[in-house]
Amino acid sequence: MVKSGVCPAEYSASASLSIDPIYLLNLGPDSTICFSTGHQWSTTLPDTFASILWSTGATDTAITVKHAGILTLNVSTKYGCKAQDEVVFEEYCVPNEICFPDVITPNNDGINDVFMPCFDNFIKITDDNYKGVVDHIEFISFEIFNRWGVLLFASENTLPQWDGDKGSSSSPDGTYYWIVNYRDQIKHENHQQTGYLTVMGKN
Ligand SMILES: [Ca+2]
Repeated sequence: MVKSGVCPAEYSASASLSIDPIYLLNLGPDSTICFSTGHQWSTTLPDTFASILWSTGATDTAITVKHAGILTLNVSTKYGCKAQDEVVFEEYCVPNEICFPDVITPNNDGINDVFMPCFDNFIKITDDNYKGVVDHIEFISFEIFNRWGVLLFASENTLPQWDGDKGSSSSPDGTYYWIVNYRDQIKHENHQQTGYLTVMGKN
């Protein structure tokens, strides 16, 4: 945030006797906002300024920001006092937690045969659109282990999925443990989800 205020010297005496709104000018701290999901930032200035000019070209007291970028504000009062403030908006969306099933029944009846991310908004998630599972994902890995901690199958940067047969050997009914790691592409933060999976009706 950058802030500056300038008043002509001849008005400094009167300005010291009352709080001029110019000194209250503060757009607040720089922010990270998930604009892509419809979030906005807005503010309304007091109506005591003689002139208002936002970097968008707008001159209204109220403004709404819908995109990342730098917003600059220049104001002046009727006494000629001028001030400027600036706030930086960065696009950032916290990744959603991915939904995974607890149980699969890999008997080829088309129902819950494969461990994979749950259906999202009634759209089946595929290799082509797995990145839609998590906002702004740049990396994803998947590992599944048996009860003795033996790695049965692993994948990277493809849709996490496992049907009990994929990997080193066919896996019987029982309980398995999975780990999914993923990283968001804006803050490059790593996220991990883990869980137990029950395989039923396979044999
Ligand atoms: Ca099934």
